[in-house]
Amino acid sequence: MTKPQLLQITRYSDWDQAPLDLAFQVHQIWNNPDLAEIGPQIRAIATSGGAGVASALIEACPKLELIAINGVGYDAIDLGLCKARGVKVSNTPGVLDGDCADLAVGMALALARAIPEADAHARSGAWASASFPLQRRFFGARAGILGLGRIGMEIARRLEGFGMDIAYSARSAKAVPYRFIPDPVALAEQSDFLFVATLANAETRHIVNAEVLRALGPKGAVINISRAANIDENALLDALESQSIAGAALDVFEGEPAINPRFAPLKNVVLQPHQGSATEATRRAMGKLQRDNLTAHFAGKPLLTPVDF
Ligand code: 8YV
Repeated sequence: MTKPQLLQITRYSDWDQAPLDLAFQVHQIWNNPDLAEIGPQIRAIATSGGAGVASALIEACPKLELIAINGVGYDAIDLGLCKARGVKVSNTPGVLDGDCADLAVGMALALARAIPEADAHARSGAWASASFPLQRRFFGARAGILGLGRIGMEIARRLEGFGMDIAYSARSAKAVPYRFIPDPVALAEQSDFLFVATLANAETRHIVNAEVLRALGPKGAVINISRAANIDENALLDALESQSIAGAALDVFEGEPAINPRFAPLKNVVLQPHQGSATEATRRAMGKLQRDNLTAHFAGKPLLTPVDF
């Protein structure tokens, strides 16, 4: 039987690449395949949440049936175009929530207790001549969670263990023991640590804007484990530079992997290279779920984790 032709947008580890190569005739975009020639044969595209798929590529593949994302985010794909073209989309929800929540809480702790600077202080020998400045207590603080989906819920569960007073914003109130504060400005006003965990779409673009940052105030910190577009990055940089907020811990950036050079000299930030889901166990689970969706589709079965649109 001939294998279905698949266009691969992002690189995977060997443990994901090998089974993909076994089941599909794979064309890797970085090898510059002749799209005019192979485009009409492509039936599936494999990509990541961050990279998505350029609309021009979708257009170049008239027989495209499925875009299988290795990741939960689908903001980098034009769903309207997919709908019009009858292209299905699958993602990998559920398997990465714990890792993303771990990193969000880890970044918040690192920021509050200045763990990266304290490490440098101990390493450099500076400790012998000066004690490290006192830092900020994390447990028992007020946490605001913007977006109480799967990842937001995992963050909340972890924060319960820190005795945090937890509030959240979401489209509607949920059956959870946390305070529902629908307005992001009001949520920020009542938060010491504001965790951004909402999916990204046109509605949430810059949901954390200058007004939310003003409401967070000089004692408030923002932690972003979602997508850069959810925060107005220029407003954030202004707030960090003027210290009108206490700090930021960020796993995602506009234009990543390049980072705005204004971040580099700041002392009130913890910066991560978009590694929320990046543990081996989770990446293996994401790869398997991505392939299971591809396999189901080409076996004529329903997708395991379709993106509904
Ligand atoms: C990864 C992500 O960057 O799940 C997402 O949407 O952004 C991340 O988990 C990526 O998709 C891994 O392939």
